[in-house]
Amino acid sequence: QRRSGNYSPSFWNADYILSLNNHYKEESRHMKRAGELIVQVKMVMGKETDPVVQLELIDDLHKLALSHHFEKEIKEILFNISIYDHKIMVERDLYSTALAFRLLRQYGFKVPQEVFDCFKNDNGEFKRSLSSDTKGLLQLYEASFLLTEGEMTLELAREFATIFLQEKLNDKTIDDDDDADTNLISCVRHSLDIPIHWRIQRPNASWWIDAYKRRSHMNPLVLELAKLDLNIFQAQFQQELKQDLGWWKNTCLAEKLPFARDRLVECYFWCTGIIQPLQHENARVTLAKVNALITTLDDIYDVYGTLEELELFTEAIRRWDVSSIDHLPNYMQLCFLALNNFVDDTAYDVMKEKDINIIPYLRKSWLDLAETYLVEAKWFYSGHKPNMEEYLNNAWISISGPVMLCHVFFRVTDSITRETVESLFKYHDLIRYSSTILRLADDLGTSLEEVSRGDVPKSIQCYMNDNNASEEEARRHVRWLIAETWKKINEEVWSADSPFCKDFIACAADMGRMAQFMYHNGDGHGIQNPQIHQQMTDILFEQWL
Ligand code: F3P
Ligand code: MN
Ligand code: MN
Ligand code: MN
Ligand code: MN
Repeated sequence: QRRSGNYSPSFWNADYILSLNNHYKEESRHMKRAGELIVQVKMVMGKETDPVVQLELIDDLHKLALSHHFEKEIKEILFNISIYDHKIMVERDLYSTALAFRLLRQYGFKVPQEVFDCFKNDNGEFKRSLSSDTKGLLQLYEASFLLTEGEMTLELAREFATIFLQEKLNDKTIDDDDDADTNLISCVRHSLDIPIHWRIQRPNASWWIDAYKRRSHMNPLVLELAKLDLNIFQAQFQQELKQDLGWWKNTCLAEKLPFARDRLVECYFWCTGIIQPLQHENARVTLAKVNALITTLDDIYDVYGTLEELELFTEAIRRWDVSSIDHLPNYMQLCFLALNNFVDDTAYDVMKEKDINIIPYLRKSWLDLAETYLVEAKWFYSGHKPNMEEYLNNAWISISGPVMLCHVFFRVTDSITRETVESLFKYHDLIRYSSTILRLADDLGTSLEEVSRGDVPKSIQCYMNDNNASEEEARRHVRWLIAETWKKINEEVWSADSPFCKDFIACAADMGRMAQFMYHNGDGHGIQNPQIHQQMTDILFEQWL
């Protein structure tokens, strides 16, 4: 008796997507206009002398997903503020101190949490009088997420700011005048929902463009550039998505394995968040295929396969010998050959580009995934209920974060050394932590459906079993675990001696952010809710005029 995922067919029309012909890609006038706007915005940045206004502009550029054009200018401004302009930190204005603190840390400058000490009273608590300063509280709240383990002042800051911001929202006490100017109410709501530091940049840019438009003091050049940049990226995304769709159709997996989720467009959408630099086209195209294969394999293990079949399949991946798979059922042979072709093609491309044979590494990453899938299948068929620790030790791999990042690594790293590859395959803490966020976010979004269909207990159910807790308590605990894991990711991202290149580190952190985005309103990958459809349409298909 096989289980069923009862998945709906893909929401997206593949033929329509394949027929798209986006003029933002071909016409040079768009690129030329973008270039002009970039120069003008740089001039605005250069002319501005008030550091708080400079910081606000940097913040806007980041939210609008434009910061990549201004890396050098942003770093220069922040460097000057960190070295020469202590005024901002000693002015004792909560708003500007917190804004400076967040942006400086975000860009890797060292600022101690003690800059907030002047806002505390003799008992070490934040001063009650600050609670009337909504803009300051909001910045304090946002700043508090840029912390590492043990930074108690920032912990206190988050608790303090959250309580009063929540109260203001509930009591509707945010000044309307203030709000007309800066959208303060909707910004507070948006931030309490997910703080900026945890938000993935590009897929959220559409929300910020709408907010920016409504602001009374805004720079029309910045707005024009934000929309144009989104359109230019969109044209690039469409080209990449078309390549992936062509490949996916050609594998025939959706047709031959109808029990599995057909989610190629979602699989590609993940990549727009995880791999942000425009030039990493190959990385996005590859990762979308990885995601599609993961989704298919996962449904074989979680939904369709019998335990006996799954043992054989895992053994085939251990041996990885295409000439001895005829004892597998046909659907498994097809999937194995699709996986094998993909690994060979990817390794061939990397060999051409980088002169290194990565077949053994790619195979190992898939085997590690399959082994953890098999562990879960055995738990399911034996009725074993793991405790939280046992579950998470397996689940941060079974969520597929390591496989995803392994492929990303070989595509975004310029000079690959033996040392970095070893760090990668010892599953460096950076990989473990960002995969943990992916797992926990996925469990928050998918586990109710999974358990009711028949699956192993996920983190929420493990916590409930371990502690005799309610579902709500368990969800709170899992959200707390996500926050704890973010502290460790921050440490990895800011560490001076990481073996990885800057782009890869960004991808790893953004994998966690993208997961929080995809699962924020339930299961955005498998179930395809209307919010995710709208957000995907904004980024992939709808022109910004
Ligand atoms: C394996 C899956 C996912 C999670 C991984 C995300 C990707 C490929 C971008 C989508 F396909 O979902 P699922 O909830 O079933 O994973 P799980 O490990 O809980 O079975
Ligand atoms: Mn004003
Ligand atoms: Mn699954
Ligand atoms: Mn699974
Ligand atoms: Mn899941």
